[in-house]
Amino acid sequence: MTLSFYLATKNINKVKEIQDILKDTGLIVRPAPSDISFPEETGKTLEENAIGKARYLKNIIGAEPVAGEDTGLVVEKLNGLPGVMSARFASSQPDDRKNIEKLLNMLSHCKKMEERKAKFITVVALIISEEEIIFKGEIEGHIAFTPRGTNGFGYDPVFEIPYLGKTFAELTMKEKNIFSHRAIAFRKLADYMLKR
Ligand code: ITT
Repeated sequence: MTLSFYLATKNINKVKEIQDILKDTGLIVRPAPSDISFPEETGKTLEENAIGKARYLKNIIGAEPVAGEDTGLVVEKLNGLPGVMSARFASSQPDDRKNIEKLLNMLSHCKKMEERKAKFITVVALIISEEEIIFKGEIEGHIAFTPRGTNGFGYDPVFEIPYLGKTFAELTMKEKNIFSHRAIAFRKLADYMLKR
């Protein structure tokens, strides 16, 4: 039997990454119908937002399993900001360029790499057989001094992997998917779905 789940996101880059992450598992990722728009995220945590997206899509399509995911960039020197506010960090309408500019400005006094520690956290909420199950993935890095690279999306041009000396945006999608926050979380989801 082919296993699949609906994915509650409007972010086409996430869909592409998740399809690539899961391509060898046999799990099919079904993007949310394109005419659906999701309400603004108002949760206080990544978990609340991930569950909110999954429940919203499940109610609309009346089908399961459904996965919602929320990702945040957590910067140590900024006491965890932008965190759950990552999409609307700089303005009420999400804007990657403005978000990066604000982040770099707020860190401009941090001249040493160890002062620029950050991590990406992805939380996935899977609704299956009316149960809600949470999976998490995290990756540590630091915020580069200037944006580098043209691949990826969001904060990728300023998220540097220390031992590679490259930002996520300087990696191909396949390279990012070897160890990204999203890959860790969705491989846990795949293990769970394939073993149940
Ligand atoms: P959905 O809510 O429709 O899933 P979104 O883009 O709003 O899509 P998030 O709320 O999870 O997704 O993302 C919060 C912010 O973090 C947003 O600005 C994203 O561009 C950024 N982001 C998420 N995943 C990222 C990644 O892997 N690399 C860089 N930035 C990322």
